Amino acid sequence: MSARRAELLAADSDGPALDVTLPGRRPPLGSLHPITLTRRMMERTFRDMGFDVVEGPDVELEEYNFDRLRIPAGHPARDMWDTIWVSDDGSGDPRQLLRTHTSPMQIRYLERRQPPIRVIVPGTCYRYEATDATHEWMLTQIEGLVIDEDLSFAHLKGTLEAFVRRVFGADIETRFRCDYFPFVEPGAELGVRWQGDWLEVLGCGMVHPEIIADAGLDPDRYTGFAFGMGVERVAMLRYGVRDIRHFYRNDIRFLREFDQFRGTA
Ligand code: YSA
Repeated sequence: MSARRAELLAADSDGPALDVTLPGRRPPLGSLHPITLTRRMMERTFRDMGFDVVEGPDVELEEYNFDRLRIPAGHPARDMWDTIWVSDDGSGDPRQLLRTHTSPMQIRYLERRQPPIRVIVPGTCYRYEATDATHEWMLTQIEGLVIDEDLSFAHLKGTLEAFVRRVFGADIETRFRCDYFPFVEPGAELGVRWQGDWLEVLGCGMVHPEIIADAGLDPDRYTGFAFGMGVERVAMLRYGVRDIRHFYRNDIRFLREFDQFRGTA
């Protein structure tokens, strides 16, 4: 061993050896939550169909969540949306709540925009209700609103069927049934075949003429349709998840299953 080599080894002996030629260590990469993946996929599908995308407030006024959607205080339809109130102090100030659905954004959007309107509103909603395999107290909806001249129920059905086929494939089995929402006439729900049964994925209908008139538009000239779909329900169908509660349990083993879909959002 040369004297120089001995000298170098001695100088190096107190610290760890550093090999600057080793490749760097990759930090572990997280992946998107399945509901974010699903929401983005749905938004992209609607964008491709010509829809704009806007968002609205999670904390909403009673007026927009209910009254202006033709659900006044004391109306039995309020029972359809068990509500988490944020302020109700008897001071006479407008009452606030965690929005129970994304439909209030129909009213807010109509305040600002003129037809033709073709918009979706994704967002979180909150309901004071018990959870089970298909119900969560916190859920994500995508609201859709289309207003123009000469729109009929056929346009509503065609749009939703086109959406469902793009998301689930041409063989998906669907059914429309009558449903009641005070802000539409007529109203319907769309169900999709799921585990030998039907899973309701959205409520929809033709925008009530009074809502069109309240927006300052002539209901004899303008008609429209609207819908509100559940993103968790779509995610259950798409990924074969049997219980909605898995999505928010934060079990890392469940969430890791979605690593394979990284890059598909
Ligand atoms: C109806 C007509 C319109 O013109 C526009 C929108 C609507 C939908 C209405 N605003 C609404 O909220 N209807 S709904 O209570 O039936 O919910 C719509 C969808 O949200 C359901 O079909 C379901 O897919 C999902 N959903 C509702 N409650 C849920 C839920 N998903 C998970 N957990 C819950 N607790």
